[in-house]
Amino acid sequence: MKPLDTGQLAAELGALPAWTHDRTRNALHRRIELEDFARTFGLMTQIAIIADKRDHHPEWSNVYNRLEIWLTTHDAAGVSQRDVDMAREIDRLLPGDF
Ligand code: HBI
Repeated sequence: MKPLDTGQLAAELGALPAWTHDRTRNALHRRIELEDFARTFGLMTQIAIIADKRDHHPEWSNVYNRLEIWLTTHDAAGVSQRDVDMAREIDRLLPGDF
């Protein structure tokens, strides 16, 4: 699995307005805040099921109703197409959340 080059990454980020490139972690990053813990953990459960099916797992941090997600491909040591695809899947779980 190859990482995206700078141009590819910029192009993909243009179509993922909720995501930024975290240079420190070399990852796609999104911060989500829902109404309460139950909804947030429910979202994490949905993401976990998709991630395990895809064999592509997020790095994340949850505090009550806040969730931070970093998508990076360990096998590629950077952001790959798999991270972009996963970001799109996560966005699909949050309709109208932009
Ligand atoms: N998840 N984010 C991420 N990156 C990987 O490279 C990765 C993964 N989940 C499973 C996985 N790789 C497997 O292919 C093995 O490396 C365990």
